[in-house]
Amino acid sequence: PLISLIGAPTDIGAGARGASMGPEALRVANLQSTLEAHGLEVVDRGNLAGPRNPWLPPTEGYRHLAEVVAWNTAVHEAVHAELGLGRLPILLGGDHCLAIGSISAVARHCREAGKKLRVLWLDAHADFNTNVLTPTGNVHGMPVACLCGRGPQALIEIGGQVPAINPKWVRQIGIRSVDAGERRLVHEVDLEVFDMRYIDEMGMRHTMELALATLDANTHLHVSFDVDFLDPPIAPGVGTTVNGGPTYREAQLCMEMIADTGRLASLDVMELNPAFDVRNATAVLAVDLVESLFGKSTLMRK
Ligand code: DIR
Ligand code: MN
Ligand code: MN
Ligand code: MN
Repeated sequence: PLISLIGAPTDIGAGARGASMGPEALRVANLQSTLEAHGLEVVDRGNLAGPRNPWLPPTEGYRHLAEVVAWNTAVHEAVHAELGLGRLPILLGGDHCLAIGSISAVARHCREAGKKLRVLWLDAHADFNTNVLTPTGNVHGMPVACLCGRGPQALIEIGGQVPAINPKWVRQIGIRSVDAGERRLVHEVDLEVFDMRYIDEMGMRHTMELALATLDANTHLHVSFDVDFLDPPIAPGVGTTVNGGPTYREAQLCMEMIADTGRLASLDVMELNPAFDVRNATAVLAVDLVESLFGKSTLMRK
């Protein structure tokens, strides 16, 4: 595939400053040349622009809603344009609120192209809060709910159709932190969540077999990778660490099994926060895992 890197340097939806530095940290960790070494053609479109972070308390349960809408609108247009060119967009976050813009663009593209959509949400968090459920007001805790039509009008309608996606298209993996009200809503919409308890008991292989089941040749597979999915000791460079995430080997297997489907068509790499990182190690790990997503393997694949 032809790959386009799109930087979205903002922490507008996060609870800690610094994810705005994520795109540059991924570039410094050689994301482009690493993918090119696999024979992929990669263009770096540079960074999107948007409003600065005013760092204000919530209004009606949202922090910085107008700025979040502006950033997501820019992401939506950029991701949709790349898909229209037949390219595979990789969104370099930036905090995870930007998945609203990214996945709404993917959903719009799938409607136009007559494709089915499957979203894999790799995260410590379910990101299914609303303004009344949220303990923080941070919109990075709300993108999946917004995409499923539960959120402010200006955010849920970015893709031109409400809801942008059906919760049945989503599989969440690695979840281990869900807020009390959020948990009820996840249950209400019957979101398919493979939490860490499930992965502990069944293993990553069985988990991914189920999460990737029923993909077909007409399925667009989108991966939204929140770097806080990973176990904190190997990935300290995020704003909201939660103990007990996938190990290096589990994360590699997760990515390799996605690569094996051959269906990956768009990707978000989100929440990388260099202000919390140690010598860019989390960015280097994220690039290593993205390399596996695009087919890195030790031996020739059979
Ligand atoms: C928490 C933290 N559930 C919130 N969420 C996320 O603020 O809604 N952290 N997504 O990365
Ligand atoms: Mn190039
Ligand atoms: Mn997230
Ligand atoms: Mn998270």
